[in-house]
Amino acid sequence: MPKITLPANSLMLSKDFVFGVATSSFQIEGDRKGRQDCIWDTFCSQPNAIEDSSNGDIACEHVEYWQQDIELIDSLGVDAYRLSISWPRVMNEDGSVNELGMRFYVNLVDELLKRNMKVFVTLYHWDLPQYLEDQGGWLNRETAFAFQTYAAAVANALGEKVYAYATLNEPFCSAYLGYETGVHAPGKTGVGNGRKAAHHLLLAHGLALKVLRQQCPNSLHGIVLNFSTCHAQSESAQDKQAAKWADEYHNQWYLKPLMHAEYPEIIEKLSADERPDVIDGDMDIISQPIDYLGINYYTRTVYEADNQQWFKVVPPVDKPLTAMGWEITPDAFTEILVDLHTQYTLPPIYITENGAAMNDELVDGQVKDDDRIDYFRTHLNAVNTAIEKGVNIKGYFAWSLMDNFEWALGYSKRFGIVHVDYNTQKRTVKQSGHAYAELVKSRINGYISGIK
Ligand code: GCO
Repeated sequence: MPKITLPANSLMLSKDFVFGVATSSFQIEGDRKGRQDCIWDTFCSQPNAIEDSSNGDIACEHVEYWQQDIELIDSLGVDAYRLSISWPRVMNEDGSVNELGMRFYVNLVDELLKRNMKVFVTLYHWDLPQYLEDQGGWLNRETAFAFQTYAAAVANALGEKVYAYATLNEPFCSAYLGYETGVHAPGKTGVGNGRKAAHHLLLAHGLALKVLRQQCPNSLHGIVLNFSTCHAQSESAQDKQAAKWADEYHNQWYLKPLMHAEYPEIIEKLSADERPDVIDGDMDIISQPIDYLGINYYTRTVYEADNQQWFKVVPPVDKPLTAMGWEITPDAFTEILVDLHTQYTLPPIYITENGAAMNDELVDGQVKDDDRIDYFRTHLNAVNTAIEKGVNIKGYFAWSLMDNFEWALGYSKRFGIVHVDYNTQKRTVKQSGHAYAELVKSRINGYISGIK
């Protein structure tokens, strides 16, 4: 079996470097009856919204099999598990706590702690309660305050058992894909909607951060953003400018307000009614210090200039691609990490997601996913190179622990290092899972021995 190899003197393998696996609530939990509906339930019921017409009603039945799943995580020998809380499972429409739903997470966290694992909790991984969407969802400023109430309830229940809280996962996806292009729930469209949703999400982050910090001063508090390195199709000034606008619109839009309390320059291009509704004081709330930044990375994106729009995506041709059609670009991973480190004074970074969907085949009880092993090897080395270049990276989470509901693509794409048979719910550790476990377990005092 191929190994995930790192240089023998790898810097990332310092004693406290955290290796983990990640999932999210809607993608794995199932048990729709145990919670309120969320925007993804509604979205999935719309014709042609999901590639395989599936939904999250059953998913990986994690609510049923959580104990086995934790055992599985533990068997991989990882240091940490990143999970998300389902807002509609823990909060009722009247603002009261659903005690049964909350108990599920309390038990989960207790079990992880028993096994000495660090718990990374994300509060919002896209499953907005439908009752809030009915009031306008992220277009309604009030949703940010409802999020603060929800954050306080979770902090009250889980407290400092949680090593690191993240307020939001990838607000880019919630805002841009959910409210601007409409390919994700709730399926709304329009530049103005996307930008307004993004602002309310960032405001929600800041409001929640305040209560999280008050209630759990000894946990880490941060946010998870996704980045795709923006490359120009050519050396022409026009293409370079297009790539810069894309970077501002998709990447910087979320990071700059957090770090510098302002939106990037491209905001000037928006008409007055497309701009977010920023109220005095908002940017201060948004830009409170965070303890860490979670970074999710999958691929780069290439842009060219276009007469009709500020930038246009150039689809990859003749390149090694994952099953998502995403180019495999580990160098661009190092590049964006170093760039962000150069542009901003960042807090410590955790790579909260990185991984690949591949065309897996389960044959004789095995998934020989050498391509995924290669993806992890090259991307972990890219992280190591970034550390060598001075970026302060404290941990890495493989996306994902197991195959799950891949949003608009349903169950057709498999990101897991563990295979899930959706008919039987049988979990089978893929070769990549074994390789990841072997890498993690081969550390001695933080160092890898015998691997070159
Ligand atoms: C994301 C999400 C994951 C996806 C993964 C692959 O952050 O986009 O966190 O839920 O499954 O990124 O698309």
